Amino acid sequence: MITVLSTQHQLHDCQHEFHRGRLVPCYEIPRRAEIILQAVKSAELGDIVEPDDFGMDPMMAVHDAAYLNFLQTAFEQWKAVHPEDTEVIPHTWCIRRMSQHVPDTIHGKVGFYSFDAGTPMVAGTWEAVRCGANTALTAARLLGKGEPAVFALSRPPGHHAGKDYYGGYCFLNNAAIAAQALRDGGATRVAILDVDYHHGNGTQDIFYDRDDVLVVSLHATPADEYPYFLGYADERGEGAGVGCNLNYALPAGSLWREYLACLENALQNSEAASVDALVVSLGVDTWERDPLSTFQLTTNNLGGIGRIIGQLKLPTLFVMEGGYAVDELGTNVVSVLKGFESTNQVSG
Ligand code: 6XA
Ligand code: ZN
Repeated sequence: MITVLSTQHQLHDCQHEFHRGRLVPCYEIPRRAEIILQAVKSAELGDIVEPDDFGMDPMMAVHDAAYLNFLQTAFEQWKAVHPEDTEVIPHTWCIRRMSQHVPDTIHGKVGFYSFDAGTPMVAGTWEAVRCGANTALTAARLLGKGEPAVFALSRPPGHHAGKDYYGGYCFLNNAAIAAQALRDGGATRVAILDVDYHHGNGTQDIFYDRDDVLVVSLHATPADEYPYFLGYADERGEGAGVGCNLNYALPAGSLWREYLACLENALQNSEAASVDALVVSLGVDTWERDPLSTFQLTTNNLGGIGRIIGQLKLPTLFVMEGGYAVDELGTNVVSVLKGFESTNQVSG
């Protein structure tokens, strides 16, 4: 399996985030991707390539133009007001019954385009997220050219980023951008399977009214867990997309037994097996000792997720999402990818 990775991910290197109301050191750090890269190399998974540049069009196919413009200029705008600052953290949000006018001041803009205070921006953020999207796009093109499976080691992650908002460490929705690129490249129907511990609210937002991209997500119930405000089972899509968004919300503390039954059920109930290509939002924060999770999956169980995905026998694009037990992160990601490979003949 080919891995795509941009060294530019290192430019998104933040110090602080608000997590559960406390200012703490960032969980989503450059070392995450470095550890995964080392494990991919040690496991001899396959070639490791840098992404190509696909320009803005594939991002515009998924995200709002004004939002993309904001992301590119936000840090400079903040610096113009606060020259001494090295990171930008939102602090006031637009909620129910408020105006949808975009404020002129950058203090208002960061609140308008975000949904939490846990997602800082630094000087290199835009370049890193742009390269992260290009990483997913390069992987999608490889898949379109006939690679049976590709791993997009995108960083920062993407599944919380909606059409016009950021949060949950995510700015551009790498998996959604890749799924749209697969559609534009000729795939009639694509499925996104999100196995991250957290609900991929951004992916749901982007494809909610569409029937050409099926979104299936297994995650901790939003009643107990971040992102709190989306991810319930009764969110099934709207318009043409009714029935094409499937949320499987598991209780906090779920074990492999429950997770496995839920995953098998999700794949049986959905039409995921009958699509042209599968995009996996690969979070391994379901692991038993992840600092942001309560699920109890072992490294072997993660391999089981990979095997079940492999049994679908679909062209499969893995896009990296969460996972914060950094020392074990590489082992856990490789466990999924090796589990997948054990059921498939893959080149690279
Ligand atoms: C709140 C937790 C952010 C979760 C990020 C994540 N600070 N999403 O892993 O999948
Ligand atoms: Zn997560």
